[in-house]
Amino acid sequence: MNKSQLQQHDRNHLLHPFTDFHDLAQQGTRVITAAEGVYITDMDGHQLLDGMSALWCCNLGYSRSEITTAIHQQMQELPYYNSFFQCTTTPSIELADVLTKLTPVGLNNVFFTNSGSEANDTNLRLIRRYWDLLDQPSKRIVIGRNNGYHGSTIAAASLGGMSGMHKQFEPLDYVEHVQQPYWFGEGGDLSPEEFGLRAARSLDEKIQQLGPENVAAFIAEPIQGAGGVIIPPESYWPEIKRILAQYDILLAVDEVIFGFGRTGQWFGSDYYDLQPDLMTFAKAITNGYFPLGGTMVGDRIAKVIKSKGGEFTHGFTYSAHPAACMAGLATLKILREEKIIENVRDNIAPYLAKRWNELADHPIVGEARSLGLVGALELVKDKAGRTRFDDQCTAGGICRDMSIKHGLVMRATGDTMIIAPPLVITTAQVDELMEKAHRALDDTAKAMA
Ligand code: PXG
Repeated sequence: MNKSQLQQHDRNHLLHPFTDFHDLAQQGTRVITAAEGVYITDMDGHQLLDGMSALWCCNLGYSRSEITTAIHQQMQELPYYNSFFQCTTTPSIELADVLTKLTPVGLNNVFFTNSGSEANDTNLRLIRRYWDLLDQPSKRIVIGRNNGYHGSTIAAASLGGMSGMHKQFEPLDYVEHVQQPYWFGEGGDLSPEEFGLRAARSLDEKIQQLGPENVAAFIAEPIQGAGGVIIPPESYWPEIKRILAQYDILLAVDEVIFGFGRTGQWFGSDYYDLQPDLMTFAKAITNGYFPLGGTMVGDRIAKVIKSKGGEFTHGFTYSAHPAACMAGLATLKILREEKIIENVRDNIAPYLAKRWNELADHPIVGEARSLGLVGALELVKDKAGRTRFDDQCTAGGICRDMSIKHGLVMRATGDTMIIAPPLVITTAQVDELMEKAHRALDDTAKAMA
């Protein structure tokens, strides 16, 4: 099929995720046909620097044959077997072993799923099971955050705090939400640190309102990803930890985006010194090459569910798929042997931070923030007042299109521009990214003038 035939069939038959189907039919889709290193290529031969690592997952870029070879070899040897009914496979045991060594202390068990959403559903099941087995059945409510993202199944989307999603289904009635630590958008006249404490204390207020005896767990991303790369003020996480300890509430940290090196540490939990009871992962564990997710289960929970109460009635056909686990093992081997994360921490992240911060001087940028290998730009009409151009987020849409035109995949969440490039990006490629982002901003400023 040629390009227009492909687009026609796409329009006719393929329902894309998170898409306005009517708009997509007007605009047509971009057919991505190849990728190499940190670049993707579309059917017209247009090459783009992938500033988003696909969907925050191809952290090692697109050319790691070690991972594809590992998958291929596993497929030839044992393409699939399950881990139900007292069966298991070698790759799944080996990956579980490696994960318990790499993840924060006290996370010594793993439950594998196919995606981050399923892993967060699994968290919900584990949380409920844990408190039931401890004879504290009133502890039912899980608290998430406004504008958090935890996936798209009913449970995961309920845990998330995306109001646009909640309007399209009935969220679970035992999930509540508290304020997000988004200083630029919600901090008003407070300093970032004052605001960080205030956002954390919205959790305390919610717990008191619900009754601590009814609250089972709190779930959060270390830094919100899909919500707009919301880096919490330094005061935020220590206060959250204090509150959870005070009321004996479990902590589930969703590391689907920040796990496996994005902060320059193995996990966001390492960066913020968190000791999660549950830790969700997906995406970069296989470098995005094969679907795999899961949740690391803390000793406190594992001890109870392993010693009491019989069967845990939960699992997926493809939990611990051997080829997915081989992809995970190959990915983690590269991350370790090539010291990719150390290089992010010591070289690339400081360089990106320095260059990204220069964009704060651009006339339409109200804030440029970065941490590790994520960055965000707040597009504004008036810098001092943090005033947006309009309510329709026109500037974000234009900036994204301009960015693509100049050969850079940069995402827009409303009027917040986001990057999360592969961890293997070089300093020269960071320079290229910056130049393209700058041109996109200039064009956006012109269009919005
Ligand atoms: N938790 C977090 C923190 C995520 O970012 C999920 C769970 C769900 O994972 P699955 O594998 O079920 O998709 C995610 C996924 C975006 C974007 O545009 C972000 C995600 C997925 C698709 C798009 O930022 N995050």
